[in-house]
Amino acid sequence: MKIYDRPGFPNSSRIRIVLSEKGLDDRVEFVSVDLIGAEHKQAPFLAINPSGKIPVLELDDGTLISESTAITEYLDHLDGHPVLTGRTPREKAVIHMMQNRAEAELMGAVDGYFHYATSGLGPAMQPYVAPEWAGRKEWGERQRARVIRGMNYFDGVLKNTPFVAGDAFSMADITVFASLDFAGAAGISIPDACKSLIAWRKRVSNLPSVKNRTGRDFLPEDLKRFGL
Ligand SMILES: N[C@@H](CCC(=O)N[C@@H](CS)C(=O)NCC(=O)O)C(=O)O
Repeated sequence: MKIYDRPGFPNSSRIRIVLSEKGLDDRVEFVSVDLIGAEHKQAPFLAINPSGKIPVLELDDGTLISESTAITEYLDHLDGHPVLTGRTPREKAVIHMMQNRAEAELMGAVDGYFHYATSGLGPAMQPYVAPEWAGRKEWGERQRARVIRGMNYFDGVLKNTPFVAGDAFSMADITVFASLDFAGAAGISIPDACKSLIAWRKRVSNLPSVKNRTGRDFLPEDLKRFGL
């Protein structure tokens, strides 16, 4: 199997945590896609994923699977013992519901803030983001408020359950965790009052699959291009 992604980027992290959780790191060849150089918006990559996004999983028979949830479902079911996407109808439904909330209220909102209120991935990507319009930055700033609302929402959830979708670590936790890393990198911190979310994040960051995942940091060349 091949994974097209880039170390350090949030949706790459989601899949790398899944690979580590499922013990599949050695079965995968990583193909690095230069997001800052807008490689993912050029014809060769668009033939792999018409949405122009990473990550993408390529199976040995050539099947291409994009969307982190779809990739997670595939990897989680490979050994016949899914642990991240639910086993019973109830578990599956709750995990997918919370996963979607994390995607919309955190990951999507941080993405909006990062690409519209800041210089985002830089000059090569600007033509692919959106044209300039008078309220562009204001719209981006509103996404920051959405992120904070999302953080407060998940803080409330985690006051009552050890993990985002109940008693077990799942795909929904991975999405919330990667979104919080993305928020931090974009300059949005978790409010101090969100004590349950902060404690959960610390606990999750110490799970072996999260701590020991391959490629958790940005490549040195990307850090340099971000000016870090
Ligand atoms: N819905 C997609 C989102 C993937 C996504 O937004 N990936 C980011 C990298 S973390 C990306 O490719 N961003 C570049 C862009 O949007 O141009 C998924 O779940 O995999």
